Amino acid sequence: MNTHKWLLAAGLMAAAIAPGCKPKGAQSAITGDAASKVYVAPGQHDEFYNIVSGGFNGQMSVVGLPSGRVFKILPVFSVHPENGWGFSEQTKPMLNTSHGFVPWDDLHHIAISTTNAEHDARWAFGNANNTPRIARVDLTQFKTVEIIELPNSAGNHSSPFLTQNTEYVVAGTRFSVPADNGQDVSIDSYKDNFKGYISFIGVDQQTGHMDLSFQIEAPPFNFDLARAGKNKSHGWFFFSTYNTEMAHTLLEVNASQKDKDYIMAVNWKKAEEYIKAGKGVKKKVKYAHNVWNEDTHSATSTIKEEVLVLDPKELKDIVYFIPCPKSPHGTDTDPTGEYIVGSGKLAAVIPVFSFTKMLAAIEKQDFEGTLDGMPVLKYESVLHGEVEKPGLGPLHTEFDGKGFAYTSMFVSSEVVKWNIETLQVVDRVPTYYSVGHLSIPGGPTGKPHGKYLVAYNKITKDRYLPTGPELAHSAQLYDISGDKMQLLLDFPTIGEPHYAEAFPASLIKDKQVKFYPIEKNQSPYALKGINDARVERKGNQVHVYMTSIRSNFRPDNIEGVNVGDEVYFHVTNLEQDWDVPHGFAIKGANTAELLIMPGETATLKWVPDRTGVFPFYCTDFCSALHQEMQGYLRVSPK
Ligand code: CUK
Ligand code: CUA
Repeated sequence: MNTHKWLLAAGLMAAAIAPGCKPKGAQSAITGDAASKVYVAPGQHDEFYNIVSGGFNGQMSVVGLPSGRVFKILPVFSVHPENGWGFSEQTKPMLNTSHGFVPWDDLHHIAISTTNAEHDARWAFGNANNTPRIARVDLTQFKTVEIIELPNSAGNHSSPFLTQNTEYVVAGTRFSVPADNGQDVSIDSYKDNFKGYISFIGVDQQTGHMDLSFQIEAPPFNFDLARAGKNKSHGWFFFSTYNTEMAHTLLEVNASQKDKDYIMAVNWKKAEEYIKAGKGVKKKVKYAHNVWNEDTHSATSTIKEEVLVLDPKELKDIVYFIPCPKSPHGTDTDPTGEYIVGSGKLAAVIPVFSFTKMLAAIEKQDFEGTLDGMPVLKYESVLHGEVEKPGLGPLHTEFDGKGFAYTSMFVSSEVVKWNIETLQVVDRVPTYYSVGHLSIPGGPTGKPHGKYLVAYNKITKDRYLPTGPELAHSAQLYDISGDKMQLLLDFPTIGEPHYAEAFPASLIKDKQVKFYPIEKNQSPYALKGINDARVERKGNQVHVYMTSIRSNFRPDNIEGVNVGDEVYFHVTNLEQDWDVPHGFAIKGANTAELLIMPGETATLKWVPDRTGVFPFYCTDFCSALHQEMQGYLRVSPK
């Protein structure tokens, strides 16, 4: 959000309300029985899970709706000392990339898996913007179980987006880049050497495993966001693009000279056929693919070196361009799949395109020209209509399943509700302030649950008790069950929320893994009982095979370790009960703790640099004797 162009957006619109200003007519007081609508009584559960991106914290957070309560920070792309994510030997490979270990990223968008365009909530996907990756989270464990890096990409903003049966996770590169083979080219050879790649990552329906199926080589635009077609438009994908001037510097207004950019429509079913027919060209690349093994409770990372690329200049019927007012940010498809909503964040209209009209125009070859050899459709012949004067800075649109769309207005800080058929604005409410994404439970699917809407705001200002220069970001919950939207609740978020998805808790709450059966633990370091605890030396490595069970560690006195040895603490939590993790932390170790789930084995590596006796203890209050759960490691001279 806080890119140059946003500032530009605010600046260009002289009449615009600057981001952060209170919209006119703002009521800061909420009315009616808002409190009772968000009150979830003690011991009761929320109706919806809301999986929220953490932006620059690299993680997802798990929030209940309507209460706004945070249940968990779910580590994805950033190390998480709290549970050893990225610190334990088993989890380190998950953060491996072709550049080596990358301990952080910037997660913008969430996608919850669907079947027949409805949430099934098997998995949550998230994107890493910086070092381009897609993660898959298993929602029976709330655990990141797979991360795949994307070659030929940079600034993986336009992802992850799912086809309606989760056949593919789709990603478009934000930065066009030279093909990913390390070529050293001048930046001003942009138009010749840079390309915008779109990635299609196949998802195995049984295991969920991802596989980079193919890429489409597109012109060097910047890809912003996308949506799959669904229901009647299943088989298509719609990407918003900007910088279709193909400028390599966005200083000045190079990238916003034209009054229209494009939505790139991709016939992915056709692309899939071409791949099956052997039309993909093998290209040398390098990317990491990291998979969590459920049996051994550990990740492995593999570097892969090839990708199949389709060239739409040759294969003329897979890519079409639809002109769209300046710098579209979001592209959203309505629940029926008929309407494609563009945004045009530098424009004051919301263009709504018709899938039926698009197909008819393609059929008649009714093109206004070509772009890099690919057909450009005529704006008027694909347009269903424009929502006029919706507000300023339209970004993202969600749907309620009752014929209405809700668009966030970044510059004028409001949510605008409009009728998809008639394009009439029927309601608007202020947000505090400068709203980015919106989330309605099921909102991007074919079956929205149009009860609540959450606005994720970019600027917080005065909404909470101030906390110095950095303020918590704010989310706001609205009741959208009636004709008029009603603000119910403000709640702070973890990191910077970009996109989020919400789904009925009933989909997964009875499917949660409570513990891991110890007899199925196939970690090579697992212990099946306390009698197996031991210490083994192998050269300069010392392997401590340790058990934890209420309320002791075995062994608890460890000697025979020397300065400079590599000490591996393989800790198995023998508990077979829900909600009994044990922690493991040792004085002076330059790493994090471990938090070991019942039935799981995790390994902490430490190379002591001095002699002495170092206490270790359990960090998670686990029983009345938790404080007694401790031990000593003696380190002797080399
Ligand atoms: S977003 Cu990533 S810059 Cu509108 Cu999806 Cu915030
Ligand atoms: Cu184990 Cu506290």
